[in-house]
Amino acid sequence: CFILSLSLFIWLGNRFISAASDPDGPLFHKGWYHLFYQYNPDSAVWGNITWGHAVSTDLIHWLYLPFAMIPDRWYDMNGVWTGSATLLPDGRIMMLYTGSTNESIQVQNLAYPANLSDPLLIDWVKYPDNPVIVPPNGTETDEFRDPTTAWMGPDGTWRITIGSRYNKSVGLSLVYQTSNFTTYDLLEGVLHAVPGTGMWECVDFYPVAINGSTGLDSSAMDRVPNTYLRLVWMTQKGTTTPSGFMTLQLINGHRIIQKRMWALGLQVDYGRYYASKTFYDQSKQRRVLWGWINETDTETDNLAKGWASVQTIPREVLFDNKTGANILQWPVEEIESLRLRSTDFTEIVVGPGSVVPLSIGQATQLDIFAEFEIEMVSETKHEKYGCRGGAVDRSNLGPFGLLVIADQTLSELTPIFFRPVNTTEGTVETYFCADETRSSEASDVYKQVYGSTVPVLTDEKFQMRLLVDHSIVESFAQGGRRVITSRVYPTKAIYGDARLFLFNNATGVKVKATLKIWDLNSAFIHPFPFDQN
Ligand code: DQQ
Repeated sequence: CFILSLSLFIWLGNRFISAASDPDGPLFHKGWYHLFYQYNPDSAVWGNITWGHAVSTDLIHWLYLPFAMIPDRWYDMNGVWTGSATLLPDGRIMMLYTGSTNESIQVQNLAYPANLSDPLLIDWVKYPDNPVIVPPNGTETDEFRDPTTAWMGPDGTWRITIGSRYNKSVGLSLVYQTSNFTTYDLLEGVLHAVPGTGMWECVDFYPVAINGSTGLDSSAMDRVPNTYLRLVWMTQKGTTTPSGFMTLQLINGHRIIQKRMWALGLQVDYGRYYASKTFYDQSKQRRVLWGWINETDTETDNLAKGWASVQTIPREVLFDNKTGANILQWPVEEIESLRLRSTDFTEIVVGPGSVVPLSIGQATQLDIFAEFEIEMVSETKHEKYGCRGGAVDRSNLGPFGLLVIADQTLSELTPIFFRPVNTTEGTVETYFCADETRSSEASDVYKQVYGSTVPVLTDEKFQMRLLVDHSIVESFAQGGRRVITSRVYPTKAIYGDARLFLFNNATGVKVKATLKIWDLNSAFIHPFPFDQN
């Protein structure tokens, strides 16, 4: 394990590594951020699911700790699956997680720290009378999992929600009530259900301020009716990305009285990203989001390299006041502590069909801010909608943007770009896209073009911020209104051979680009000093 973690650290530079999947139970306790995660200690493919544990004081530099929980009881013998933490007003920490039993039935279990005065929360105790919730009648026993952080209803008792599936095809979120975290009542009705969506994994439910950036603990969700949205993200099993969110108003702490459907269909992240989970960081009063970046190469490749998957840089979640209809995600400010030298480029003109190198040297660990303005040079009527055709699909107003993780000869490159499109109604609609199709000369890699429309308001330029980290690019458009995470496998555009370029593949506009680019230092990720197997 020691050697493995070290080599991961070198390969991925900044990134906190987990060799498995979902972030679990993130929390802040006595000056330390804790991240637990789904982890297979025995292999680079999913199985034997254990809770890995790592801590940090700044969400950037990490120290691995001993496993928090291993599958060692009948009620979690087939895996200590995903769960969430609730911090009680008296300081106790309740960790609810799904156990897959010796008969592969999904039950909910309770665990808590053995010693709350230990800032590292190293030892965890499983409640002796687990499980605390078994699948209710009518629920598929293997589709009932991933309890959320609890919130308090007006009656002073707690609610949690758990994703499930009904009739093989209706994804839904059940609500339970508890006063002690050991006994639970299933409440009538559901938080929400959507036919045709299948199992909802890793439902997340939390408040986001409509005005300002102050976050709020989930437990207080029911006590601030008008100034916070209550937001549900659900992850739809079988898709690669979380599939949407909605806002709810609660009555009696759990019954819905209002749904604002504008948000349905939006994704947390349009790229390679799954099983996200937030927590309230009481030290900085903010809502912080984690997500799992899954691999896109083959299982054989993962077994050969001995590990799989990484976590995103944590992001703050905010409401987008300007559009009134979007959530913003933004890398936590602590990432700025890794910034080294910066380079500015002002109003670089990129003509139609051209590529301009940005002379910053090695371009493997970067924090890039780029702004683009466009100026019409000719009117051509070739318009293709969307991201699907990638960066080579030329149209009048786009695509234009950056080629990241590219080698000098452009045999490997990952374009991150905007494509504004004239609609038949005479307006302009902008797409934000990441094209991985030429990201690697390796053949056994799943390469896709990701993207979505993004609102660009009339007083705004086209803006993107990219965090580039060797084989991961996290791309934020318009202040975080849209986010795309890319996992790529360059074979040539690596280390000293990785370069950065501007490109404009529009036929009818020239682009003026202004950029500020920081080299990023590596984060310190300290492996646990001995093999835990
Ligand atoms: N991963 C966990 C489940 C969850 C799924 C098992 C989502 O609890 O539903 O490893 O990736």
